Order: sequence, then C-alpha cells, then structure tokens
Amino acid sequence: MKVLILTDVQNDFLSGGALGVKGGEEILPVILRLIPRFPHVLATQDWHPHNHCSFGNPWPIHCVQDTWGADFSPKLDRTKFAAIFHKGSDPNVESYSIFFDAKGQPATGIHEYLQTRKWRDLYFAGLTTDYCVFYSVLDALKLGYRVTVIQDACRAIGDAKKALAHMKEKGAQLVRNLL
Ligand code: VGL
Ligand code: ZN
Repeated sequence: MKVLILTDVQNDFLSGGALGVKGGEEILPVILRLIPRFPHVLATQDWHPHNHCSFGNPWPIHCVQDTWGADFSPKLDRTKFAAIFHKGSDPNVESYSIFFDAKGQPATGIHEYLQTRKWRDLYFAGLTTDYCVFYSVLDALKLGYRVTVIQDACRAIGDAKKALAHMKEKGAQLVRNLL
C-alpha cells in the first residue's frame, strides 16, 4: 500500500520561521497535488519542549510544542492526515528520523503503525531533505520498506544533491513530481 509521509511541513521550517528553509514554500503546491493521489497520508511534526538540547547548538529555538512555529503550514488541511506523529519531545535527545532517535529508541511509533497495517511502500515529501527526510529514509530502508523520495516535494537546509545521492545509493528511489 502506498503511503505519503509528509515530514515536518511546519511554519518554523518555512519562510518567516525560526529555521526557514530556502525555497520551502515551493513544495507546498506540489504537496497539495500529491495528497489526493495517495490512499494514505501521514504527517510528522518536529515537536520540541522549550528546553530542547538542540536549542542554541546547532539550531535556533524552533518547533516548540503548541506554538505557531510547530504548527503545520496553514495551506495544509490536517483532516487529510490519517495520523500525525511527533518527534524530538525528549529535552535531552535529538531526533531527526521519524523512526529512531539519536539514542536508537523508537522516535514516534510510526513503524508499529505501518507494520500493523502492512503498509510498506513509503513516499517521502517535506522538510528537510538533509535532516528529517534523510535520516528517516535511511532508517526506513534498514527496516525493509520500499522507499521513494519525491525530490521536488522536499527542500534542504544544506546540500540537497549530496543527501539525495546518498539516499539513492542506499536504495531509495528518487522521483520528481509523480503527476
Ligand atoms: C530538523 C533541524 C532541526 C528536521 C529538525 O527534522 O529536519 N532539522 N530539527
Ligand atoms: Zn528540531
């Protein structure tokens, strides 16, 4: 079953946000076209307590729980999401991947959710190509999922090309807007 996973399409990663990613807005129309094409859409949120260990080093304060910055882009309709998963909620642990945190512990429960339903064909879109998408894709491949990255539905903080090449080398399929 094909599942679209929207990673961290949150105000703080978009322009005007604390960690605004260059070109972040450009993915919104692409994502809006993708959503109705998938039988299942899941979304994640970087969801930090106010004292998260990444604040100040290496990141500015961002995606603080229950603030505007942590909210989804207003262009997204959250009623379209079958489920929403939160990561980075432990003040002492970073979690770029939606599967495992930096200590190797389950980050969100998404793996169990997918396994229970036998959904194995994952399509990634969102922010950021070189952090959340990157580490989630590598973990998904290790977990045995079929993984596709929708390139033009993602944007990077740093080097997108390098991140994409690495994900491809590890077994991810790269596509552009499928439509
Ligand atoms: C992320 C920077 C800081 C991400 C999270 O999930 O891509 N990037 N926190
Ligand atoms: Zn974060």
